[in-house]
Amino acid sequence: MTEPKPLRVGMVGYAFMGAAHSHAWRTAPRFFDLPLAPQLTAVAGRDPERVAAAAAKLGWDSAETDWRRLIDRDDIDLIDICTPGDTHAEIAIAALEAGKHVLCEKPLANSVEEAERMTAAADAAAARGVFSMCGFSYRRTPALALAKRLVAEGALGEIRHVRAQYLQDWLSDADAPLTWRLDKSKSGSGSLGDIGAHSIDAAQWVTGQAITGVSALLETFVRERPVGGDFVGLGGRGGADAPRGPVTVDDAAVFSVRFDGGTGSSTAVGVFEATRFALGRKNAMRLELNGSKGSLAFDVEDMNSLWFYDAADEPNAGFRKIQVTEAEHPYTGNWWPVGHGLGYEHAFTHQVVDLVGAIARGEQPAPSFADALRVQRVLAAVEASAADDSRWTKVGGA
Ligand code: SOE
Repeated sequence: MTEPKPLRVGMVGYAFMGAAHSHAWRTAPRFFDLPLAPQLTAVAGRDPERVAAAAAKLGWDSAETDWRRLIDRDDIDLIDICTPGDTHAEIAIAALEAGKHVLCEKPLANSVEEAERMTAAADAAAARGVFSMCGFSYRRTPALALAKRLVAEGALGEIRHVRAQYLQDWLSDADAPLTWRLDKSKSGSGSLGDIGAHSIDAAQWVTGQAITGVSALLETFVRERPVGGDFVGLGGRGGADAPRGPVTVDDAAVFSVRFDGGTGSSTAVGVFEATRFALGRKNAMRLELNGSKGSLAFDVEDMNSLWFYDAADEPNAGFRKIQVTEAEHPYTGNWWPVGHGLGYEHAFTHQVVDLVGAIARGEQPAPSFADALRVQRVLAAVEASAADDSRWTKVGGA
């Protein structure tokens, strides 16, 4: 058997997402037969000591202190962007113009204008065989991928309701630190873009329907926080005595939506909630669908299960739990024996598997930047509606 050609990766950023992506690049070829062999060629970050330590810990062959060096290097084929949203557009466009494939963390950008420029660059690059993908990783959680399959097979009939919640609680502590995720100039928005974006993408992807309009509320509960530190849970701590700075993003986003019906005859309605103040909910990314023939319910806190109510079952049979660990379920056959289960990091590994496969076949990977732009337009409509007394707001481009 001939050895697969290398795919030499340069990653920008090495914190939470950088660690998840590094693990995925290392692990994917150990469990899946990939048509290209990922190489962890270089990681970039501004601080020389920290980036060198991250390279050693996460398994990268070299470190750079400026992302532009990754783009200049001719031993790098793909740029993996794991930085805050304010840098996505500049890095992605420069990489694509230099002929490098791009994987970019979500949300794609901090504004629709940036996302449009990134999509134009991605489309131009794709015509030259250079591809890009946005990291909506939950698409690759087996149970959510199975939900999409069941909806596409018609198991739910016409979708009527979408209920999407993304609930965390790490900001409930008023002394949790003022990280970049709470600075609008860096993150674009708060709960809305950081976690609500996942729900929007998952809901549109699983149902095959686009959101056309929204009515929204945004709320910031704690308006000042201690400066310094990182994400609580990643070792960061605030402190009641530290100087405080302003929180410039939403703590919670609540919105109702209408979908376009996709290829079906009826349009779905939806209710979304994204918050980092839901005490006791640590990472409850939930999606529930009600259709004319049945319902599905999924929760990342119970990620190896998908709950299915089939109206054709005997009356009141209730929801049945599908344990999504069978070999015929999406992605699971490459892992452990039935019932042994997967975790958060596996979705990132599957993302690498799908990205590498698409690049090797010369096909556009999904979600494309154009798909992510559609999410960005929903985020913008939510912000516009909330700023205007929850007025019904059409999603641009819908
Ligand atoms: C990354 O995909 C991400 O959205 C993070 O940015 C969130 O903070 C995390 O809680 C869920 O995953």
